[in-house]
Amino acid sequence: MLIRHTPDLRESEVTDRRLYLDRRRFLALGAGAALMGAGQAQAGPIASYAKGVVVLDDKPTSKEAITTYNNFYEYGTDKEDPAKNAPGKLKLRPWSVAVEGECARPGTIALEDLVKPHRLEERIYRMRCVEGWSMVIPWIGVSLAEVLKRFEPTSKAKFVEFATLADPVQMPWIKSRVLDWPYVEGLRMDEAMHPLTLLATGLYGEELLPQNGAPLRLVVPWKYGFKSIKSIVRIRFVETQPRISWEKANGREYGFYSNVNPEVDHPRWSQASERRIGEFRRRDTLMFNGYGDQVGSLYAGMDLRKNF
Ligand SMILES: Nc1nc2c(c(=O)[nH]1)N[C@H]1C(S)=C(S)[C@@H](COP(=O)(O)O)O[C@H]1N2
Ligand SMILES: [Mo]
Repeated sequence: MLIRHTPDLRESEVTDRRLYLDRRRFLALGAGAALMGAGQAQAGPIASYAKGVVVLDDKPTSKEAITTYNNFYEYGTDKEDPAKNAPGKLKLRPWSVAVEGECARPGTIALEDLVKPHRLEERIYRMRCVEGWSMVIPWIGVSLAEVLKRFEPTSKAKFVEFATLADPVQMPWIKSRVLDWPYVEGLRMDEAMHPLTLLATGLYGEELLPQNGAPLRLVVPWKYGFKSIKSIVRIRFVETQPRISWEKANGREYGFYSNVNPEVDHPRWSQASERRIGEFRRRDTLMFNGYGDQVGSLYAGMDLRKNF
């Protein structure tokens, strides 16, 4: 079994952790602040979450790298752009998410109400970008399946479509039409309902920073990074396969499924190996990013060269 949960933190540990985090926050706000780089803007600590360990023998990538080497085209196309441009620009509260389409209980729901009924847990996942680099990220979030069930999807709900905020005031960079905004992504219903699929609100024990897709982003660890859509404002249950932003931009290079697959190369980049950020030697890329035991059956009988 891949996910191994340690028991919930006991109250004393939670308290200890809260004191520890308060102290860190205090330090960060004081003398520490000057030492922090641009990407290290303050994020609130998450005081209580279940330690869920995803058993992979990888060690997490540094927080520095995770928060300064990003893809978030709404804030520029260079890796350093989101950490420079998103903090202070993206307004994180209040935040709400519209849930629409084929479900019995559609509506617009405040972020807090969307997340609160669920158990926050840590998931340490590999992330691999189709560009050929990868990281290991200790996310904190809730199971997407648990959240979606509350809206009671109907039998017509075959796919779930997600959209990022597209506000030219908070995201002036979207005036350059590199993609068709809003950024849209989608999953087949069984992929959305898979226990590995996470709605993330934090990483490394703290709330997400804007550059990582605050306050709410998807994490689908067996797919290329671009499926993990950031700063979500809309979730829609639909009957037909959504047209995702990358497919619209270049359907020959980016497919709907985008499962990590070392055997199917991207026209411009080999997918056979990857550079783990912080490492020198390239690693072999694993089928489904190493999560094949868990997710392989979702694609039984599908031609993954056609459905790339
Ligand atoms: N809205 C939005 N979501 C996005 C992107 C983006 O440009 N806009 N980039 C994607 C890509 S290509 C990757 S690799 C991951 C990067 O996530 P990270 O910066 O938190 O590592 O976010 C994905 N989600
Ligand atoms: Mo990516």
